[in-house]
Amino acid sequence: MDALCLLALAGAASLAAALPPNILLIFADDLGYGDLGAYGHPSSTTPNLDQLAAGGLRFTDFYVPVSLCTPSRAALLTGRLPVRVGLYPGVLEPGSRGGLPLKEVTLAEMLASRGYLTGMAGKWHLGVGPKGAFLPPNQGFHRFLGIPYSHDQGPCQNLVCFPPNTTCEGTCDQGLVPIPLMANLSVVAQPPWLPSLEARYVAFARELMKDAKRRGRPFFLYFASHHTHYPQFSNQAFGGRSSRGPFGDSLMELDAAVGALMTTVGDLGMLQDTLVIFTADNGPETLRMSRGGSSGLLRCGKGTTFEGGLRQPALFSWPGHITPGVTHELASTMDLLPTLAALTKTPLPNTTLDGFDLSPVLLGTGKSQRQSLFFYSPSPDMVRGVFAVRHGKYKAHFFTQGSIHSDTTADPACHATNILTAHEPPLLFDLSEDPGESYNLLERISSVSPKVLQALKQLELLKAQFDASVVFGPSQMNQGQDPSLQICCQPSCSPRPTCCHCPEYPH
Ligand code: CSN
Ligand code: MG
Repeated sequence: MDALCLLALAGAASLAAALPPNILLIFADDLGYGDLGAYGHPSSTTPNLDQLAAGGLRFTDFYVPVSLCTPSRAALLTGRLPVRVGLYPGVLEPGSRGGLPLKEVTLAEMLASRGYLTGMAGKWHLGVGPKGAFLPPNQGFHRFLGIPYSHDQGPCQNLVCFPPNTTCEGTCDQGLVPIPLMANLSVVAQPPWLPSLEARYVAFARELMKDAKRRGRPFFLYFASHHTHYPQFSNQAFGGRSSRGPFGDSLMELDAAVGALMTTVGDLGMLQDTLVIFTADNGPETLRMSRGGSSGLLRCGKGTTFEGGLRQPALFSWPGHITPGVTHELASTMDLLPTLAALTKTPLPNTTLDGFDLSPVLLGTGKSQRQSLFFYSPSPDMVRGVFAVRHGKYKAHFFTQGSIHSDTTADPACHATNILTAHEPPLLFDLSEDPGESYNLLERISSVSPKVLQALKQLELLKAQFDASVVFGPSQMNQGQDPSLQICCQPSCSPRPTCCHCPEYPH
């Protein structure tokens, strides 16, 4: 080898060392705190996620700010409270006029500005808008393959969930167009063949990672699986294979996708250069009973401000940089944006952020600055403000409300029949001694210890200060719906919505 060649090699090596890490962000849908083997589920089959947990940092106290899809995803991608962003109340619909405002800076935009190749596979749910104005290609993602919202937001009696010839359970949302699969801004199929969907996302992801490597660019891949949201579906390779029924099969397919992504990272020789993050948007939809997931020892699930709705599994793996273990630090999906800004040395967006840099926790160099977490209901208002506040080990509920998404649990407090209730004084729980929120410390207010009274005062003060400081952005959902905004594979066809039907398989 001559000197010039050696010099070139040294140059390439130092260039590679200067690259910020690849970021693989894997996001599950409606997956509970108790659903993974690594979080104690007795009959889930999640070997790849369990391996990620064993080789990485596993969080026990990691939260989403709202236990519903659209607001949770907005928070993940912006580092901001959904109320600031305007994504309330509820979720976006296929014909919604609103979406994630384009002035918001997403993780993808932030990392693209740092030279990353950015891509997203899977469920978006942050708006479609006129001409796809709110879709991922207009929000910082160089490449997109996915469905713009939930796969139950369309008729699903025409969807195949598990072959051979098995339609999905239930009818999902009638009177809407079938769910479209999009590649960037084009419709690939409407509806797509669900048994091959996850494999398609994996193939897209592989291609993106390979391309990034070929171009010498770091990648940011947001892999937002539809698993394990209702209705459960999977490929033949998984259908009936888990010991946990259709939910277990979907989870197994998600787990296998994680394994395939990790294999690709390994094959590309990038394990030490890739930060892998796994978490989910909100707790289980127990309305679906055994097909809806489990919050384990936590109370209630999706749609509520109890722990089961808000606390999520969260894994961070980066071999050689993150020491494997378990952490009890308080953390939130809103912390990802500031954390990734710090790890990649990218300037923060010039806006009010609700996240904190977790990099000292990840790298073992210190603590997070996060002391508190503030939780809004899926239908928030500025008068009531936050429903619940966590500070240290204490959590106070100033308002509670059940949710249809949390129906069928043994605890009636979770159900839709449990109407909005103000608590004065709040319900107060010690989440270290009582993570299941079973024993209200203020049940007998006359015999409360000074320490608990002090915690109560502090939580009340935190709520008052927080509510006074937060400015709600204008609601995107209140812009209403326009049926003509629903994506259609044959734009001039009639009658809508049924003519918007270009499946990739015969009926
Ligand atoms: S979500 O689930 O998108 O994962 O939050 O698929 O709250 O009216 C929630 N909702 C359809 C859904 C509707 C969903 C709602
Ligand atoms: Mg969800």
